[in-house]
Amino acid sequence: KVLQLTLAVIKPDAVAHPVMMEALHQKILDNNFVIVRCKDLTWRRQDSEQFYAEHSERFFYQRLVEFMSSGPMRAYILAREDAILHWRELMGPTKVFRAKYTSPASLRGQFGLTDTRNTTHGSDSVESAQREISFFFPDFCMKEWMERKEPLFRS
Ligand code: YYY
Ligand code: MG
Repeated sequence: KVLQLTLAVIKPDAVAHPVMMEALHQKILDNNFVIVRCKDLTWRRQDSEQFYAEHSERFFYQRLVEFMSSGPMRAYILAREDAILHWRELMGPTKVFRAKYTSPASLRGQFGLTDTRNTTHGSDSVESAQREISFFFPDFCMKEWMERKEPLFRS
């Protein structure tokens, strides 16, 4: 079991609803993630385009980019053993129908509205976690954090 960091985002659809926001935040704590960093931000359209560049040829790109820059979101750096996989599992499948059908207790199963408005984002590999953490938190040094001397406390 290795300690990992992942990037988790509560998307604009969920941030717009304080009760949903609070429930999602509580889920993070209930599932033994340590919140290393947390910040609220709103993307410009170009941030959205850049972050999702890998999907630029997909049919959903325009609506995704539009939605992700439509209002405030909350980004977290989360730590846990196998954080990347655990957060992906907690989120559930990308598509809302599949999420509600196969994983009704997942975040997207419970709160997802559509395939685009699916409440949360999570990195899908060690490489993407690294890239996404520095995209959202350019001043955060992963190496320095991993080599820190203090024990890891729940915040
Ligand atoms: O990593 P994950 O968010 O679960 O899914 P991706 O396949 O990487 O797609 C990124 C993002 O694109 C997804 O969270 C919503 C949006 N999207 C969409 O709007 N419509 C689809 N049919 C598929 C994905
Ligand atoms: Mg993805």
